[in-house]
Formats: sequence, C-alpha cells, structure tokens
Amino acid sequence: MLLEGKKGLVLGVANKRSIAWAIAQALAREGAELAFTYQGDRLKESVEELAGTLAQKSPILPCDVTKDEEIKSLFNALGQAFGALHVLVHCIAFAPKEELEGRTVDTSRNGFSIAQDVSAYSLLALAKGAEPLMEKEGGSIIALTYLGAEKVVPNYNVMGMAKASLESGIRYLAYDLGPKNIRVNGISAGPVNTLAARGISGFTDMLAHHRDKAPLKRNVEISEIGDAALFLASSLSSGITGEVIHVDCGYSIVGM
Ligand code: NAD
Ligand code: IMJ
Repeated sequence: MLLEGKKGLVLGVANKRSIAWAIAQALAREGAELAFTYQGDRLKESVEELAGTLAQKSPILPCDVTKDEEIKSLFNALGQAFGALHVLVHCIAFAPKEELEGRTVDTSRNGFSIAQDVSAYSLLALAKGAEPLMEKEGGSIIALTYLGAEKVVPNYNVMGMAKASLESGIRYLAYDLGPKNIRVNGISAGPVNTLAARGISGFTDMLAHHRDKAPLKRNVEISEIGDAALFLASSLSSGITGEVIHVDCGYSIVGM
C-alpha cells in the first residue's frame, strides 16, 4: 500500500473515461483516501456515482477553476474533512471549440485568455489553496499535459500555448514549494479517447498515426497514466520535482 494514510484531491473527473478517473483508481488501489471536484451541477451526479464505487466515502465538492470563491471554499471544506492534504491531481483543460481548428494565427484574444485561465493559471491558484494543507506533511502535485506544448500538433493550436504555460508553471511552482517539501510534476500523456479528445475532428486518425510511429507500436493505456501518477504521488518519486514525464509509448523521442 504505497499511499496508506495519504489524502488526495482529484480534479477533472467528467466520466468513466476521464484520465482523472483512471488516476483516482490507481491512487485508491494503493490506499489513498480521495476527494473529488466537479465542474458545475451537470457533472455532479456522474462524479458521485463513480466515487461511490470506491471503498472509502469521498468528499465531493464543486470547483469551477475560473471562480476564485469556489477554489477558496474547496480548500476550506477540504481542511475540515481531511486536515492535511498529500496529493493534488490537476486534469483540467479547456479552450473554446472554434480555437481548436484552423490556424493558430486566427486565435481570438478571448479564446487565448480562456485557454490560459482554465488550463494553466488554475494550477497556480490550486497550488496556493493547497499549500497550507500540504506543507504540514509534504505533498505531491501532478498536472496532465500534452506534447502540443513542445511541438506543433495540427489543431491543438492555442491549447499548445496553454500547455507550454502549464509546463513552465510546473517548474516555477516546484521552485517555490520545494522548501516546503511539496513536489510538482507533470505527465505528458499520449492521445487517449476521452471526452476532451472525442470532439476533435480526425482524432481516430491521430490515434492510428501515434500507434504506428511510437516505439512501442501501440497507444497508451489509460491505466498506464494512472500508474505513472501513482509513482509521482508516492515516495517512490521523492527526489523528483519540476519534471514532466512522457507516458506516450515513446512517441515524443522519434524524429522521423
Ligand atoms: P475529460 O474531458 O475527461 O477531462 C477534462 C476535465 O476538465 C473535465 O472533467 C472538465 O469538467 C474539466 N474542466 C474544464 N473546464 C473546467 C473548469 N472551468 N473548471 C473545472 N474543471 C474544468 O478529458 P481528459 O482527456 O481526461 O483530460 C484531462 C487532462 O488530460 C487535460 O488536462 C488534458 O489536456 C490532458 N490530456 C489529455 C490527453 C488526451 O488525449 N485525452 C492527452 C494528454 C493530456
Ligand atoms: C485536442 C485538440 C486538437 C488535437 C488534439 C487534442 N490531440 C489530442 C487532443 C492530438 C491528443 C486532446 N488533448 C491533449 C487535450 O488537451 C484536449 C483539450 C481540449 C479539448 C476540448 C474539446 C471540447 C471543447 N474544448 C476543448 N478544450 C480543450 O470545446
């Protein structure tokens, strides 16, 4: 039991296909006690139903990351329910749909701002909220990112810039929070067929391309992302902070 006695917060569960849910299952398997957030009433029931399948009863709290007051009440409620926090998992990204097609040069100021706010600034705001609960016993913050931060991926567009900002944020947070024994790392996952991916035109072709080019000649399993998050959450990774680990069957190392 790698996470026996540890308390974690998982943000970004929408349904059973969510990467956040695969990570929650891996953490729970190793004994972590988990709390969940949902974005808006529309997703409340779905998160309650999934969390209900875990052995322990989980606090389930609303959190739209664009709302300062929801982040504040989240950590107030978590402080009362948990006392200390050891793990925070950020699986949140959003850009307006029209920005994820066509040319990046056509990105609107508002689309850029929303992508950065939801997908990158939110990590800073959540880390600040978690800090008083995490500094008690040390902790691990984990955020999900994508190759589009480093290389041009057609249609990823403004989300690529948001993920570049998120990855830089991981390093600056690691620097600030390291003295408090709070580690901050990222997982750069290969493409997975989730809600956030399914709407994208040509996604099935992208999965096939990824599978053919990746050294392991297959796509990543969602449980492999869960296991990597478990590693980063546990003391097995105690010397690692400010790092982004690729869990992509090796795709990102290939030049041609
Ligand atoms: P998903 O749709 O299941 O999860 C995205 C989550 O973001 C949803 O739960 C949604 O409610 C949440 N969200 C969006 N706006 C929010 C807001 N304002 N406040 C709070 N929550 C908000 O899809 P997913 O693929 O599991 O995405 C999780 C993370 O993984 C994202 O950061 C995504 O960029 C990243 N990622 C996904 C892939 C992929 O191929 N699916 C690959 C690499 C990285
Ligand atoms: C998303 C767009 C374009 C190409 C893409 C993706 N590829 C992958 C994704 C190749 C793997 C999925 N991904 C890594 C994401 O981070 C998705 C974020 C996202 C998805 C949507 C769809 C619905 C919507 N807004 C979104 N905002 C962010 O309206």
